Amino acid sequence: MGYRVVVAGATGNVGREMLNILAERQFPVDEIAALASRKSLGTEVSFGDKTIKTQDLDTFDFTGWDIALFAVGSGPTKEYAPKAAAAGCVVIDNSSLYRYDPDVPLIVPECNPQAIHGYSKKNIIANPNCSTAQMVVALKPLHDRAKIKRVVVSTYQSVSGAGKEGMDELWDQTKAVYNPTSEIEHKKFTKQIAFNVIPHIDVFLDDGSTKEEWKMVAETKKIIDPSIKVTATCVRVPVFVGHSEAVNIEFEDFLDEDEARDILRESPGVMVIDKREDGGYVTPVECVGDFATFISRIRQDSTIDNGLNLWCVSDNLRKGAALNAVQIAELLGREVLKKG
Ligand code: 11C
Repeated sequence: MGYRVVVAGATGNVGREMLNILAERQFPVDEIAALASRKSLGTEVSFGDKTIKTQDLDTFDFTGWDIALFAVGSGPTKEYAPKAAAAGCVVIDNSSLYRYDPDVPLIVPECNPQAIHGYSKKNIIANPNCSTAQMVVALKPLHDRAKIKRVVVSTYQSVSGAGKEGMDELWDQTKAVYNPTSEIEHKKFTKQIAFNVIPHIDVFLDDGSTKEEWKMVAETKKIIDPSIKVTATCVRVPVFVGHSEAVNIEFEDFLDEDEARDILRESPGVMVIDKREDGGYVTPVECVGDFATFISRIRQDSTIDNGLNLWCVSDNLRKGAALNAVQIAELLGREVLKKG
């Protein structure tokens, strides 16, 4: 016997990946429902070799469904996730709405699987921001060995993090650059993204940081250890899929670069590609469609006592969103629901 699974937001970038990954990983699905807002109603989406018609999120009855993967953004999540949860369906939510709620576990299965048991307070589990998910997969095993004091991270985030409109804007602007009769229009991003980089993701906060940067701080603390200090600069780059991060880590104890490389090679969800030669590292175009978080350029930072630098790349629609949500569903099935 398997599960009755709902994917809400099934026509978006992340919702479609959720369906793909449920099928690819052969999640034990007895029945699947793909939900969408009224404007995309009836759109067909793929689930393995099947095509399914989307149903209306607004009128869907969650009674009798086991797990709902939500990828609809904070507004609709606020309206529909409590309804699903109250009907007895466990919600795994990709929005930021519940991530910082003490009664909702925020889970990256490689890092804090034990947190799964906190799901029952609200019947809701939160999925982290994409830039946090890939970073904590790399940090956790190193923290277990040498205790991280402080992380300084700069991100290079792809436009798919801003949804399909972000991808369309990069495509349209790139074409317009080569066509002197076209104007470069921007709606989704605040400045031209084609052939440019923008040091601004999400809204500005009072201290001059952005919400995306704040999320990396707050989520790392909740997932790994509240004592870890994080400072982040989040930057949008003209890449379609795949977020990259340059991470500087200061530890309590000394950690040799070779030992760090060995630890990461053995760590779940991580693939180390780290040759000190031309091309001996991973770039975002190479990580698309993959499950792993790729780590390269591991090296000592000799400007501080116990420092390391590394480069971290992952498919933001997968480990950063849909894959992590499906991994949470797998964990929930294994540890709690025990049906599959
Ligand atoms: C981006 N990280 O790249 C964002 C997208 O809190 O889940 C995901 C936002 C979130 O724009």
